[in-house]
Amino acid sequence: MGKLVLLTVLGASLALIGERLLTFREKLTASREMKFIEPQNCHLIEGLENGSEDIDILPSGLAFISTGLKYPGMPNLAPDKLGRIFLMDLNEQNPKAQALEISDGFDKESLNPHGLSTFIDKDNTVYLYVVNHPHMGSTVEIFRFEEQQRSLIHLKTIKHELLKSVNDIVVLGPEQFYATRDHYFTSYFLVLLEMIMDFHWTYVLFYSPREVKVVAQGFSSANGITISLNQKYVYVADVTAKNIHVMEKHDNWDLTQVKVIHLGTLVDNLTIDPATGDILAGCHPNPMKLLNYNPEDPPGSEVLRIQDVLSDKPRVSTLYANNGSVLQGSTVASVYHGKMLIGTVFHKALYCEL
Ligand SMILES: [Ca+2]
Ligand SMILES: [Ca+2]
Repeated sequence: MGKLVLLTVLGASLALIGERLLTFREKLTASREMKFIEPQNCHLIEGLENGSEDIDILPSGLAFISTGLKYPGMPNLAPDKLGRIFLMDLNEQNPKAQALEISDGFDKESLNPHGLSTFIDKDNTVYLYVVNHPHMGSTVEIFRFEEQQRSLIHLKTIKHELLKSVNDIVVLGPEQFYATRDHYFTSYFLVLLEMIMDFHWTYVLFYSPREVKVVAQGFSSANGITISLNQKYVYVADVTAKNIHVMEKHDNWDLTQVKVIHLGTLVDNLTIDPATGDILAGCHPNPMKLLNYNPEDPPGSEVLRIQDVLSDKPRVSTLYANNGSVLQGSTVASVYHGKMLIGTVFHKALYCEL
């Protein structure tokens, strides 16, 4: 009898794994026909050869760009290149990317930058918070931006047992931020299992020097995060679930879900159009091509704009779409006064005039 129960449990488990594996495969291989949509004046930005993972633009038009991310499971076309932070001034006629100097005392060899978020203090000092993966761990690095010197002064490294597999952050006050965790496990095999079984064990964390807590959970893989212009709603991209969660922010920093906007494409980093409050989402339409990079058949790129986010029917439109012939693996799009920068996993960012 014991053996029969064991066999039944084993059979049921195998059936479950088989079913999850099929769903996982379907999710990965789901590839849509890409229509080409491109604003008229676009060109690739020289200097950003090693990816342009995340972009955050200050109200003054200065854009910070993280490059050189190495992340387990993602192909890396330049494993020997160091991570850098670049700056672009979008007020210039023909903006160029310039690598920012980083102050001594910070181990520049260990910079492996992922998500970015800027914060402007009451005295107008600009701080740049960077998700870093030194030796494949997760930290948040705080820098002060020196505009005249075009440099970053390293102030602090934040580590915490809940700050694991961090993907992106949004900073709301001095050393106060929300961070997304994109995987529950940290070892490659268990991450694969987590993705196949679709555990939904990832979360959004609130961090402050006084309190660190999980404020929203149940995401398949929480990725990009940003906040509405009025600072009342937080938007979280669940990349493998292909959607954006609209969350209400409460006085105690907890988040509660207002709605989920389904997009049918893998959603990476999110930004807000400062003129309209619309969400801009950098998306991956071809997940399989992204994970198995082949220059002969590269992954495409897609940028979506979501208008009327809080209404009953948010409107989703395509700002940019390409099959990989120009831009491969778009991760983020950010706009400033009719100009747009689109970052990618693999190479140079694209600059467009809208
Ligand atoms: Ca970000
Ligand atoms: Ca991301």
